[in-house]
Amino acid sequence: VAGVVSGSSAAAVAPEASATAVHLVPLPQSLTMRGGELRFADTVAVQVDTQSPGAEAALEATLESLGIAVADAGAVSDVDDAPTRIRLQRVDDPALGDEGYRLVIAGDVQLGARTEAGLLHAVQTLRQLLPAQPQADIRLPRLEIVDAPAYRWRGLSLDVARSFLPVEYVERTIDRMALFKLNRLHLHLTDDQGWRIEIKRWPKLVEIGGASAVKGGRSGWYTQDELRHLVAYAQARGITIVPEIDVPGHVQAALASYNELACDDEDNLAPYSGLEVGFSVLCLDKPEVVYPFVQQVLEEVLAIFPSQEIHMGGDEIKHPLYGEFVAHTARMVEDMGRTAIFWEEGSVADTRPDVLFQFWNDGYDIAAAVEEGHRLILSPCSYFYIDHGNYAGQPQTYDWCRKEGVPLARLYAFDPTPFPTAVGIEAALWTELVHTDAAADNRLWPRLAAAAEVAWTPKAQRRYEDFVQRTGALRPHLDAMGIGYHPEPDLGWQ
Ligand code: TNX
Repeated sequence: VAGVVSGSSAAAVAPEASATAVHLVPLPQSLTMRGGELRFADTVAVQVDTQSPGAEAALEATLESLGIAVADAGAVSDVDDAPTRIRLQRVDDPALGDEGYRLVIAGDVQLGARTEAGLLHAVQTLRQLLPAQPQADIRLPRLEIVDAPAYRWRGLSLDVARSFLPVEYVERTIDRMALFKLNRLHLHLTDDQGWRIEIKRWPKLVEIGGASAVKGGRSGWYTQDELRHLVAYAQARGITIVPEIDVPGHVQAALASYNELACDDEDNLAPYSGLEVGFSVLCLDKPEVVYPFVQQVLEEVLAIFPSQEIHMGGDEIKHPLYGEFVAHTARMVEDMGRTAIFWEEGSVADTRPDVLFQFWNDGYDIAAAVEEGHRLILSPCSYFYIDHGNYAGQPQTYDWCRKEGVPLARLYAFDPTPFPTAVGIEAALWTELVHTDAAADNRLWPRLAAAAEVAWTPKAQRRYEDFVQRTGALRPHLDAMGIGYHPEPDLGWQ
């Protein structure tokens, strides 16, 4: 609706309406309309006084996708018909934190941040303000935005183990995540049904383990070069890829590849394509085999992924030596200079408080770990397991955690504030029942937009009616990116 300033629940929204409506997701911390418009010239001069190649590239790609010519700022003279200027600069304002930014649209456009991550977010905000498609007459409302996230971890977990997702699909998902300022892509690289990361010292992991998949799903694996490419691709867009090697359970693909990783009396060593969980385990009675395996895998994983946090799984396994294994593995990660994440079950082990836990069963008692200072990544399944339906009974979805599925409004209603040590949230797409790019798109969108806002915008500033209005208005942007989103009725997209 023209004239409506969306984002009206933000603390510092000025009442005066602009001729151009503003629809931003996630909702910025403060947005002040200054009245009037900036009309874009056919040529825009991008002025960069900082080393931020990712932000500069993102800005120029955005402008070029709209048919706007980008001039070299150095070549532009200050004459009356000078093109519109967009300036990217580092500003030394501690209030902006590690990811905050300032965006001012007045006679020109100024994007300022302390970090490249902040500048990237500023560019994404500008991208949402701009039209999704080339347009003859581009006008932006004059305004000022000062923005920063509530949580530093705003993630998506993709299960590429049950059913493989090709490199191109992961790239596309990274582009789309960036539009909503999501900054962590957790890749669940190994599970019973498949091993998806090349490990040169253990080549059969992908030769055998990469060839299986859940029934109906896709097999395949990533070379180390492909993963390095994805790491750089994500990094240029402000996203850290967090690898998960799930041990000691969920390892049938590894056992099928190297039988010696199983206990000697183990008679089930075949590749697995079923849906059960919790049946396979590394032979914890053979530490002289299992620990060097984990160590050597980790050495190669860490050489690919610069992420400080490394996910070691640890879910759904009952074994007398489980706690000892988790504690040992956490130390291994720490000795290599990184920080381990485990699924919540790992909190039974004796680990240093810097180890993170990913909370996934709504009812799990995580209080003791919080008490000890462990930080949490919040993925309670009844809100964030988006292998569950967009609506109750959606075909090819699970409903074990919530019969009604996880509709957009449900996800949006999550309140992280009762978790004092939370670093953020992560939506999780498990792929037992998601076997195509189209199905993945349908499960991810628009729900990831809600996840992004839950993690970025403080709960007290969020209102669902306002969110659906803003998100609904971004449909052309999602269309321009080719997203096969669920036709969500709450957004009027059916
Ligand atoms: C639980 S979440 C699992 C996954 C399944 C998922 C299906 C977690 C740590 N374990 O192995 O894929 O449910 O919804």
